[in-house]
Amino acid sequence: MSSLTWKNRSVSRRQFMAGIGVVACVHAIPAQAESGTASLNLHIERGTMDLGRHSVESTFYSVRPGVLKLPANTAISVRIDNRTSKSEYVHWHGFQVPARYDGTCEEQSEAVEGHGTLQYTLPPQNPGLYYVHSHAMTMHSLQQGPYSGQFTPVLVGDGGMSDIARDREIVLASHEWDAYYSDDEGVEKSVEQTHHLRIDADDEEGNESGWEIRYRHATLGGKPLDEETPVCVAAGERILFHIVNASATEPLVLHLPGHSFHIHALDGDVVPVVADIEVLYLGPGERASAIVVMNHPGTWILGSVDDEARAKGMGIVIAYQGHRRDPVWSAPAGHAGPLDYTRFSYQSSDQKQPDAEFLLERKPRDRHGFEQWAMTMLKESMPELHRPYRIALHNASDEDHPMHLHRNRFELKTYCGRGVSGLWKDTVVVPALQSVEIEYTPYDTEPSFFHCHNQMHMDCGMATILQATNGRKN
Ligand SMILES: [Cu+2]
Repeated sequence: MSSLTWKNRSVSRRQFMAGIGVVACVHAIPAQAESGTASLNLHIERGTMDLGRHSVESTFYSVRPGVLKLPANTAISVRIDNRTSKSEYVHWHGFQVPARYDGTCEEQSEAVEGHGTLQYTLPPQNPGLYYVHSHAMTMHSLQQGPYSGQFTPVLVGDGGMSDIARDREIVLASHEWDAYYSDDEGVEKSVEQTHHLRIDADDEEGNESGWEIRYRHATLGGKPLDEETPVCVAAGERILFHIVNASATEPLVLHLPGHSFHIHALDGDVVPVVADIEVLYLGPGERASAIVVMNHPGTWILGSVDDEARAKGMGIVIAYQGHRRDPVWSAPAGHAGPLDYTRFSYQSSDQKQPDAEFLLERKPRDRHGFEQWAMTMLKESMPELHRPYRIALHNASDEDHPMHLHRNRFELKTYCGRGVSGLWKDTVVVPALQSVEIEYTPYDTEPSFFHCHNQMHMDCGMATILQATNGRKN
């Protein structure tokens, strides 16, 4: 099986869009083994992804490009076969799992060694939209970890959407391919050249100059926009979109002209207040489940509001029956920044002081000229087992940071100064120069990695470990 490529394994766009669970690779679909348990065999292997006029070599999971469906409230016996030569970490994003199976070296999880096998049992999970992806160290390589093709959305049970009326479901993950370093003009540079760029462009004010990470291709669901088979819809249809931002570094900012997203769940948890938005912003690692009512006939691009990202392929085509023509894009009139989470939350006047405070900040470049980021603890305290622990995150930088807590869900408590309750997440975007407070209650005393889900920020230092003490013993 390892010699099969993306091309000869993939299902067609139409098959993929027609429904979830049509993944071609049968060994990756968990089978009911015995009462209360299921089994899953995941392979990690090299392959070629067909992007139409281009193709990309990368490493992939055997579930691709679709969705992994797991039964809810059921233990899963997992076997991972690594058919590559590199050691890997498979991270179950949003899952409540013991640290040793969470898939990070920071939590001292078990690695899947090159050409090795790892077996363990995932504990039962609630229904919801989750995400599994590589958490391998990338450092300055732009081919590994979250830059690779090792990712897939995971639907546990019905995704928590059993009460939501819909005609069908479409699962979409965003990803960019073929990353490279470039200078400010977009010219490709080697890692060594970026060192020189940073030194030459040294700016004591800390301004952005020098290099950045760019990508040659982008996909929403598996193909670039101009290679997509349109999704054919009927007027009046209610489509439930499950959308995962599986990018290593880029926000996903989506718009479908003439339509709105009715947000029912964020990060796999039903939101307390359902609200309509025209522009869906998801930071890397965030997920949304939204109903779109097809009530504006035509042929449209559901795509990134960023012209460059859309030109690289970030989008799909939605074609109403009887409206076959070139797809139309029009930019949204409104706000395209991070989601205003208060729209999906209850208001709250709970003013409890945070137990810990972190400053999210850019640091002076290191001696090689590379960017440095940090989450600096301003107010220090240890979380305690089974006790609510409130964390304030103050973003002192001019960039948004999608902060992800491993193995736990947290409740949003304040967002940009406004008290909220009832919204549970595992990844929260802290907007530039704003503050957010979250609260979680540790259920064990194992380490939980807490980091920015922008891979470059994480690799450059924006990460820490939270580990609860057994308070009663101390
Ligand atoms: Cu960040």
